[in-house]
Amino acid sequence: MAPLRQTDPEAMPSLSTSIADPARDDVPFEVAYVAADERARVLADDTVFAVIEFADRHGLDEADHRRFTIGLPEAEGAKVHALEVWRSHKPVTYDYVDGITLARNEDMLFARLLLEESRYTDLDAATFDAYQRIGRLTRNLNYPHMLRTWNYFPGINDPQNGLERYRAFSQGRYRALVNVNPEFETTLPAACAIGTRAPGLLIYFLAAKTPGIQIENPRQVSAFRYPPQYGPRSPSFSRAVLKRWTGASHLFISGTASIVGHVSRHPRDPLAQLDETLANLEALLNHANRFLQASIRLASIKLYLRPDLRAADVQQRLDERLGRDLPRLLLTGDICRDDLLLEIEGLGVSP
Ligand code: 3EB
Repeated sequence: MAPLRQTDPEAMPSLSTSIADPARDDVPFEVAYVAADERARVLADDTVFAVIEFADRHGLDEADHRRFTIGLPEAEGAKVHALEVWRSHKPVTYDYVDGITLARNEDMLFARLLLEESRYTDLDAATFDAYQRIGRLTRNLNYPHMLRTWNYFPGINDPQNGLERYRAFSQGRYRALVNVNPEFETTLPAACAIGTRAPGLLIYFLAAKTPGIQIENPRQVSAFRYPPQYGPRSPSFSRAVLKRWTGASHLFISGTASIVGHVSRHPRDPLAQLDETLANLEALLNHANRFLQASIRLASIKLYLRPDLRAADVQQRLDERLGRDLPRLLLTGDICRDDLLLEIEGLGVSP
């Protein structure tokens, strides 16, 4: 597991000790998990794209558009009370366009929207509208290259009008993307789609002025080529996106689960699913580094765990496999196939 292992397994905490280095402007942003009691200090900074909190309900701060809450609580027994802080290294401007709250600097755009599902006939229609608006916004503001999307909505494994809601979401996203660009499957963003216990379709995303490189995982069938047994439209995301900036690169790693080929592995065994997921992450990192002659290392991870599972066991295995000093967050959420128990996303950085 060489590329995944960070450093000393005895090393301490899982929160970042510092956030961005403001003097650095050869990469446009940095993201960090910061202790919640640092909130005031973080918000005093005037180059923050976003400060995200995790709780039972989604929440948008009407007074401070940088702040919002995602309705995915930290897992019981694994709480670090973290803020996810996105900090720009360049001046930021804020805006609100077509129901989307956004922050941007000269290289990239960070944006979020929360849709009330009751205003649509179904999740397919809500997702279609969200992605149409996202597409329009990114083109109009001239950040046309989607790097990464986060998608959160309730009842992900529940049926709606005869279709599992995750599949309805995938269909709506597909319809919106194909509408814009029939070639979209070579420029797909990295993504995750996670089930909440909170109402509303919450999406946040990163887009850039210049493109990233789509990367697939040699151990997995590309999601956009999943066979039809997983739904009428395949999920439109890439396994990762590599973005080279002037001074460094970021690897946005999609939600990764215990899927080999296109098949879910190790039903009902969370630790075996965790090991398989780490094998997938390792294969992806090795592939990206070889293929792109890069030297990306894992900088942080976020793990989503179904609510009925024991976080302590997962924590211990992560300590063993990745070391304790890799910044990480364990959130309680549902996974997009009912036989999957957990999913891990990550951010890689080089050099
Ligand atoms: C998978 O590999 C697990 O639909 O945006 C992972 C990441 C998953 C993103 C998405 C779904 C999505 O198919 C599920």
